[in-house]
Amino acid sequence: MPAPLAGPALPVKPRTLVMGILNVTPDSFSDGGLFESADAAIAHGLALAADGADIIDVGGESTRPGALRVEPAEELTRVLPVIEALAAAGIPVSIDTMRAATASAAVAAGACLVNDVSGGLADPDMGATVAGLGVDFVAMHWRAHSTDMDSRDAYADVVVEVRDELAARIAALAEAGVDPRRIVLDPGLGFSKVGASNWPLVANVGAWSGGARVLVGASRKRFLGAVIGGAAGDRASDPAAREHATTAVTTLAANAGVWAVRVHDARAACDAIAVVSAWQEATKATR
Ligand code: PMM
Repeated sequence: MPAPLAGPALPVKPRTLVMGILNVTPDSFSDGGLFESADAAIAHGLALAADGADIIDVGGESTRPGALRVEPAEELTRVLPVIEALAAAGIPVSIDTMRAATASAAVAAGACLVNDVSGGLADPDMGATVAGLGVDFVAMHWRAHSTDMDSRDAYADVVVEVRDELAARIAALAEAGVDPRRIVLDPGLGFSKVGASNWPLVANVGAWSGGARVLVGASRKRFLGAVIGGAAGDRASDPAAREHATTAVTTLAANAGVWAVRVHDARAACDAIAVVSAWQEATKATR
């Protein structure tokens, strides 16, 4: 296994971090096709960092509902040049992948965080690989690949089931050698959760996270379109028109103390988080 390069480390800041989304894919739901070439992707990664993103999350495989898997070699071809260039520019990079081999290659190229939407379920080698790499790991709540995920939106109590299924992931990852302190939990908004199933999770982070660091990925997702729809017409179906709703979730999530938000518009998220920090400081000062 390749030793991790000394790329930029994950930042530690007294506020919620901003993870900028960079999908080097033809088919992601919001930015698919925009950054397919390495040059366009690198330029967008640099722009996200200039807008204040603390981490850039590079992915080479779309997980939109119905998406098909890409070949491992194609995934690597998409992400590696982008990770190398952004890490060389001093920007902390995470790799959004469900494959252990891609995670290894990405860390060797300079990534400092592995973000696995399957929480280690899709690839049985992921836990041991991440343990060997010695990087932090985002374990997202996940039930099925994109072709089947909407049909798995079946919960008696979504908060309890996500809590228990994430706890099972932590136990399995720890068994594989991952230090639980390295695990960041993510509720997997939009993954096997359609519409209303998302809200109890984002609104009650403390009820399922067990004190772990939390990443929230609400940006421009369908469940936001559902609440701003109606008279707003296209805003229900156009991902870019869900940006203000995304910023509202960022504000509330930052106020609830989440570790990071994963967003398309880094500037909007940074501004919202700065407001939350000022608000919280003023609250403390007047107590
Ligand atoms: N959502 C997507 C992809 N990767 N990773 C994490 N940790 N959490 C998410 O919610 C998440 C993710 C799908 O959205 P995109 O197409 O905008 O990347």
